[in-house]
Amino acid sequence: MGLFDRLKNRLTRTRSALSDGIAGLFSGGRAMDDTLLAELEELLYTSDLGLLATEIVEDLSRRHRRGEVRGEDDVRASLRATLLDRLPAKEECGEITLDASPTVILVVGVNGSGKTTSIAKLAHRFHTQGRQVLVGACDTFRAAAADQLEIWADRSDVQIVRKDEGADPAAVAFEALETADVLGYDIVLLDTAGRLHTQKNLMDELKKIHRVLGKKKEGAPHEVWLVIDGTNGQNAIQQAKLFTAAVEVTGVIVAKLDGTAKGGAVFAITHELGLPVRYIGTGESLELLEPFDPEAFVDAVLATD
Ligand SMILES: Nc1nc2c(ncn2[C@@H]2O[C@H](COP(=O)(O)OP(=O)(O)O)[C@@H](O)[C@H]2O)c(=O)[nH]1
Ligand SMILES: [Mg+2]
Repeated sequence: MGLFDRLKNRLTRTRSALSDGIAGLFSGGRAMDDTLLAELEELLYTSDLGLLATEIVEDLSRRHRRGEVRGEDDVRASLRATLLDRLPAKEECGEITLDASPTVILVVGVNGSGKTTSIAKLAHRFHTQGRQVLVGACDTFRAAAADQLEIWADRSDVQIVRKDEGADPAAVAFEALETADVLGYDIVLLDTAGRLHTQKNLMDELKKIHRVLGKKKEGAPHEVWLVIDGTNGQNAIQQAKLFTAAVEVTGVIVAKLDGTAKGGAVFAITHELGLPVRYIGTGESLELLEPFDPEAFVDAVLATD
């Protein structure tokens, strides 16, 4: 099954809200008028397109008056073009070449956003591609966090570096990088905590991990990926900004897009954070992580049938 079909099958709630919603508006051969456009705007809001919903409908309304947009097909084509236009180009999203050796990827985000699961999926993906992967359990806030990561790592036959609960997360990061260096690993994935006693503690801790890695190896971490809970829609953006202010985030993973009708938030997330989406999470199991492809994403959420 190709990427488009996989996305179509996994993003059913957003697709249903958007695509089936549009079909519903035009059902029974209903003509395009102001009432229909107002309903379309509401529908786009439901998919969490936010302000973009109003922009889209204003544009459609103008073009409808000029006779350029007449019915469902025109609306779909126009919506597709606008949504694609809002996303970065395909080359700027999705998978990147990880050519440092080892490439260190620090994964950050709020508690419960999907960090550990996404790391497990990434580890599985890179391992399947034949790369030597090491994961580091820098979430030492709770022992259960490292246990969870270890279970996933075992399942993918990937090595883990962990320490006791309460250990210095930066020390775990240091040791993971050192181990990877000595043993010749290709990729180091570092899991971090999403909650500490205070927000300031958390951000200071992430800065420290970042600093320690950079001292150990020039250029490390090579990537800092922020995991965003897709079910929070646009509400996740403010939280995300706390992280981008603290560490130099280089990309985003939007997790849990299978469980939400608010997939439209991806447009606001990329736009407001000015960051490329690297992957999206489309389910709980290991293989349900997809490199973000703007065209496949837009086509999947607008797919008919
Ligand atoms: N449906 C779905 N659930 C996910 C996805 N990613 C993570 N989860 C679930 O979200 C919850 C929190 O994930 P976890 O990785 O522990 O979050 P963390 O606190 O950021 O490490 C878990 O129950 C995961 O199974 C996804 O893409 N789809
Ligand atoms: Mg976790």
